[in-house]
Amino acid sequence: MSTEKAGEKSDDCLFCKIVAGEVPAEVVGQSDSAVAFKDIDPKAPVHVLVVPRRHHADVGALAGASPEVLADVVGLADQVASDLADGQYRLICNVGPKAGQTVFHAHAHVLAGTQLAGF
Ligand code: IU
Repeated sequence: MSTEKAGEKSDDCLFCKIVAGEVPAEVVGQSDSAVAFKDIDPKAPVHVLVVPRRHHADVGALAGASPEVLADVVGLADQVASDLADGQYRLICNVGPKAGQTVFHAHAHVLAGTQLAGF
């Protein structure tokens, strides 16, 4: 059973370790409350993950606890999409295993750099 609390660093969380610099990642942007790094298994020419520095299990939990940080995550995503592509992007947040969430630290996928298929 996990003993993590929202907002506290989780010792067994990959993204907490990336934020702390304990696991390497290709960081492409930062703000006071969020970090952006390249996804290791890109699904588009630009595929970046934007994560809050503090641990929350998913974006729903983040929205409830710190809506200003969620806004900062979106703002950093927008900045990265302009820096690495043409400012046009898709933002995806998977919440829960049924939606495909595999890492339980809130994150937004930024997909850009190509014509994305509709859905
Ligand atoms: P998801 O929404 O929880 O499925 O997204 C997790 C993403 O984290 C997924 O796209 C992985 O490719 C990505 N990722 C990563 O960038 N680095 C890693 O070491 C691991 C997963 I594990």
